[in-house]
Amino acid sequence: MKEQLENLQSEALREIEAVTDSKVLQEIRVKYLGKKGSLTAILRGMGSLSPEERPVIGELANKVRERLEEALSERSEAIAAIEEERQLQAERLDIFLPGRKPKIGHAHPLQMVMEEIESIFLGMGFSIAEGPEVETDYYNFEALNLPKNHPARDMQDSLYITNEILLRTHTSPVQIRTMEKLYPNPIRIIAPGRVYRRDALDATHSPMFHQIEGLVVDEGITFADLKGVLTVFAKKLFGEDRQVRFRPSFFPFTEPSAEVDVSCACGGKGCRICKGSGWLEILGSGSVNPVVLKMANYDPERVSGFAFGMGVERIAILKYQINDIRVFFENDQRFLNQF
Ligand code: 2U9
Repeated sequence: MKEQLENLQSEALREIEAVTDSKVLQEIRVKYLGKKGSLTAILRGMGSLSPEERPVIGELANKVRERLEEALSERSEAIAAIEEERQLQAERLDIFLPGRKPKIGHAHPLQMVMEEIESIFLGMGFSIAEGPEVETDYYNFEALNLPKNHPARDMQDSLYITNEILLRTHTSPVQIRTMEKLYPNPIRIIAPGRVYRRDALDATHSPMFHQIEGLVVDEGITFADLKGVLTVFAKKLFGEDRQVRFRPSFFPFTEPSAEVDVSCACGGKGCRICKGSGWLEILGSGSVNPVVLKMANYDPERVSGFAFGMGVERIAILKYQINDIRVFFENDQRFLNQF
């Protein structure tokens, strides 16, 4: 029996030393020291021993138990350290890994062009004026000398809400409202914003687009002021090397009127973009029609003015050589990321 106990001890100690997992260690404890364990089994057999042998074996059994308890508790501590290290390795954070760079967006290309145009006019002393997108027939047409039978007033061309109320077809009503507000003071404003026309969306038309119009009213304003301001504007936007020309035109709200062209990037030789002409039409303009000044109470004998209007999509299309207006409204990242 002494030999049995000694074998049990050395076998148990070997097993204990080999474990690296606390659950397995617990199984070993049960296997040797549990109620149905090997040591208990040996002690049960002590009944067959002689009275002399019994205390000797009993003492040895206790020593074996103590020795195993000691080994188990030492191993338990060692395993706790091993398991902690194992967990630290598994959950290791690489604090030197470079961070993920957040993608920074930017303004929509139309917004960028709009802000660039605004900043050029702000630099020439203009202020920005805004007004409602839902307008009355009076501000959108009547006050601008657009007669009742003008084609723009047709249901086919404008988006009406009632007979008298419609989505503005240009930002010109903002200039009328500003004149009413500032009368009799001089005016030097631009009016940027959305405008609406009854068009189906195709490569060159959109039922909603953006305009920037401008209005200057003061004593002594001449057509030379118009030419000076719009030439500076066109060169600042398209490049100082570009030429600017004024062609006679007609608008009910300006008299005389002129279309403004900037020379094409091809240098005037003629290319696909300028359709061989060497020139790109960028805006319309003119001296404010005295009829329009009078409608807003200004005295055409005392003051005069000039006005202009441009489509922002058209400017962006020319500036970036885009061939389809729809790309501005589709929000395709492959298009937007190029700006
Ligand atoms: C007032 C007086 C005059 C605004 C003007 C134009 C010429 C013009 C078009 C450009 C392309 C509209 O977007 S577009 O289709 N505009 O050619 N607009 S003069 O004249 C005004 C406006 C308000 C009180």
